[in-house]
Amino acid sequence: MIIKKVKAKKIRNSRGEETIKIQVKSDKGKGEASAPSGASKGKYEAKDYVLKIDECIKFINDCKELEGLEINNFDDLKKIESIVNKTNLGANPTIALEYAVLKCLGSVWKTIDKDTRQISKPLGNVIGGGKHIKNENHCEFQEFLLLPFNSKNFSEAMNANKLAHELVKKKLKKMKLKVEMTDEGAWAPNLKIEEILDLLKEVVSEVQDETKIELKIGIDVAANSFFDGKNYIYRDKKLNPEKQVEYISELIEKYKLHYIEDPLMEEDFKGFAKLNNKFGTKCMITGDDLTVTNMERLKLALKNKSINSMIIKPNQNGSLISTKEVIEEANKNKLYLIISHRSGETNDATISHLAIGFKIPIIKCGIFGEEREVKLKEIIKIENQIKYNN
Ligand code: 2PG
Ligand code: MG
Repeated sequence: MIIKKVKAKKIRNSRGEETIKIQVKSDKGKGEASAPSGASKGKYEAKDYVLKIDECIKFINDCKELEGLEINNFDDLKKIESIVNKTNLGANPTIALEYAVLKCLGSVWKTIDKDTRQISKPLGNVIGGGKHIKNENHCEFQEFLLLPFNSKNFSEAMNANKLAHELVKKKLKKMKLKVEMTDEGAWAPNLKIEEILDLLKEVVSEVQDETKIELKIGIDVAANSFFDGKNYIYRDKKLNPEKQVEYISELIEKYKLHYIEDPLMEEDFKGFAKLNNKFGTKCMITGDDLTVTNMERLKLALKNKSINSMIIKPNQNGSLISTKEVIEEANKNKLYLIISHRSGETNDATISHLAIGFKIPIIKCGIFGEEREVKLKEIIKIENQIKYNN
């Protein structure tokens, strides 16, 4: 495939922030893509924009080197990176450009691995707080998540999460609580952590009675967001790092948590290791801000035995080639992978293709809202293509 023309423009993401959209025309077909932005960002992740968005747009629109470039497979993206990396634009222009170029080659999952048969499971965000809602007085933890088991296909799993999302709303209304939403379309009640987990236990059992699908509970603590440099600051208590490990351990045990993400701040590899040592065989101890889809951070986490699972977000890394290397290294070390949306999303569904192409077992995504649902529906589309072999 030969690139004919590249055009960039400004759009807004689901949080109303400006971001870039890139269109690529080639001799084979067209591709259009954009990349998301986070609200709770790791200190070590790539910056989404280094230059101003208008400067990035001008750079892309004026970049004559991209025209005429021959791209025939995923690894050919190196040619794109060697051009755009001469100027540090930031992660989002590069990732959006790479997604758009891949789309010119046809279905992105097929370009990565056309023989794949594995369909990811949806890890759905049902209740939240933290940095994903502006108003004060919400839960310190950023996301309460549900992971379906025993479903026949992706639709069934997705629908079980949807049902749970609806039931939570009904229960919150019954409790006469104000029902607000986070940036990711999760409910944001003013409840204590334990009250939320109790409510979720009820919801999970109702969903199971109705659908026979088992929903396991997980949490993205996003602990950076309420760590003040010494302690974890809760609405009703202050915990030092040791006490935080104890508290998280109690929650894992009491609520049989299947998944915990960033339970400690991003530098505490040793604290993560304590949890991984204790619960690593029954709970997914997951790095996100800790590892930021970055090879050096992954190696530190492996050396310290901090995690058994890891979040993949291409724009934390800033390069798709290097994201692939991180995925391969994590797989080699038997980490469980989760590809994830960001809180400020667009309608781009490339992560669904990366999930299938790279055989990533879980896709973390909101349950509600156009920008989230487009990614879930894309997996259903791919699942059908795989099933009916087209
Ligand atoms: C996270 C993400 C996505 P953000 O912390 O896992 O849920 O949030 O995009 O704000 O970093
Ligand atoms: Mg996270």
